[in-house]
Amino acid sequence: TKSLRETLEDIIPAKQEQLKKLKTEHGQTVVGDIKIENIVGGMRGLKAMLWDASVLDPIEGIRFHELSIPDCQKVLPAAPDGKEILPESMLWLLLTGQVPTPEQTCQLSRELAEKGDLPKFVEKLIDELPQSLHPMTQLGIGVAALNHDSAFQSAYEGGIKKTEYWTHTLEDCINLIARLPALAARIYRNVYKPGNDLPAINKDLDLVGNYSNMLGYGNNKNLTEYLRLYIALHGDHEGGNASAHTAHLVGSTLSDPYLSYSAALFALAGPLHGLANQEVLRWQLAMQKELGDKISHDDIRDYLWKTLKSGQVVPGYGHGVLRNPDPRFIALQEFCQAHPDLKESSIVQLVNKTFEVAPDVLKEHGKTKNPYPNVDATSGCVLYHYGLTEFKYYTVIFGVSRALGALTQLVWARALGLPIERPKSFSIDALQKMVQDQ
Ligand code: NMX
Ligand code: MLT
Repeated sequence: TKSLRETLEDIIPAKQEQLKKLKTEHGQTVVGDIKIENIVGGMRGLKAMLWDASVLDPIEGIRFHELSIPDCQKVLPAAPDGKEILPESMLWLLLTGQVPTPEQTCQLSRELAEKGDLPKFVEKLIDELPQSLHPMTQLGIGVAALNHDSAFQSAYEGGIKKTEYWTHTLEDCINLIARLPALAARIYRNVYKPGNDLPAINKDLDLVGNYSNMLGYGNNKNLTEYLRLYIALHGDHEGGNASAHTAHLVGSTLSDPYLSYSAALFALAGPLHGLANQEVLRWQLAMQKELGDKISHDDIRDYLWKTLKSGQVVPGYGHGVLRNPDPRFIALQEFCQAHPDLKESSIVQLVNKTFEVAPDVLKEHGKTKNPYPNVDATSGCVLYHYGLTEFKYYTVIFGVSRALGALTQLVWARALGLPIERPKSFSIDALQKMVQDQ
């Protein structure tokens, strides 16, 4: 069976050829137009990025190389004792467009486990950070510091040809994905469970099996399975989302994968993006505290209006692209329905009940273009139910996951020789003049 690197070596030349032909034959073909509203409206809807690994349809949601979430759940290998997608198999799919065999997945798990230990200086650096520093800030600092050992950076300094960039980038990306669980778990231990021992990485276990172990939840099979699904599904959401786009932008300067992904994490740490999952839990718990245990639909409706009238957003609802409930939300909800303990959980039920009311309230409010839940509306409640209640940590788990897609893109950007990103900007006066000149 072929390794991940061998599989990529096989498929890269054809993709390079395809892109070259597209550029030569259709470089001048028009595929869209640019309106003032795109320029002043966060570039929403602008067709402006190349991203092969996944594409987001506003109604259907995400497809990873043509595969929908239910397709992935059917064909991507799971752990020997589990049913949920292994993030390693999602990584393989994103990088190669192919479904790995269980043996290939297992081989990749082993490679990641073998490369998973943190350098001692990074352990020390993280241990020195104040407990009160937000876990996402700590994660970004740790990932940036890992660039000390960047294969790409040292090969670049040594002088390499452009055609060799991708192999060193791949090496860095695999090393970074391998080390994220140890880094993320160390942050969790330091902030929330100081003094506890961190178990060593088990070379026979998958990436998330080890992550769950290091977080202290290794004996909770349901939570470990949930984390596998969570991390697989959050892996990629096409290229325009703020974290993936940041990694691509920074990477386009030939900054190495550690620095590029560290920057992406700081985009993910914003409340309109990944931090929304922390905000959802904070908001739902405040609702529970104010309204008590027996909450009716009317109570939730009133609470939603109170949030909206105070000028705040309803966290976990709305989306820049989606115009339907997020299929990742559906898949995580289905996980809850399949596990009786979760089905009975008060926080899971509250999230569900909120979903039954919020779309109508948001429609009546009339502002958001998408009144439906995104993935963040539900991703935290299972963690909370199983005792991982420290919701300021939740975006770190998202951060462990988004590496799969953002780093896949860095490998392909180098393989395809994509240039530095540099769009054109205009002043308000210049835009005004363009409008008058029409
Ligand atoms: N609650 C209240 N108002 C909202 C919401 C919401 N959930 N979503 C959008 N709006 C408002 C938005 O603030 C804007 O108001 P204004 O005209 O005063 O600036 C108006 O509706 C139009 O916004 P949209 O075009 O619908 O949304 P946009 O594409 O600009 O932003 C989000 C998308 C996701 C940033 C936005 O829906 C939001 O803030 N949602 C809540 C935070 C959230 O759940 N983020 C997580 C996204 C997923 N992720 O993991 O990254
Ligand atoms: C994501 O997963 O990145 C979010 O849903 C945000 C987005 O796609 O814009």
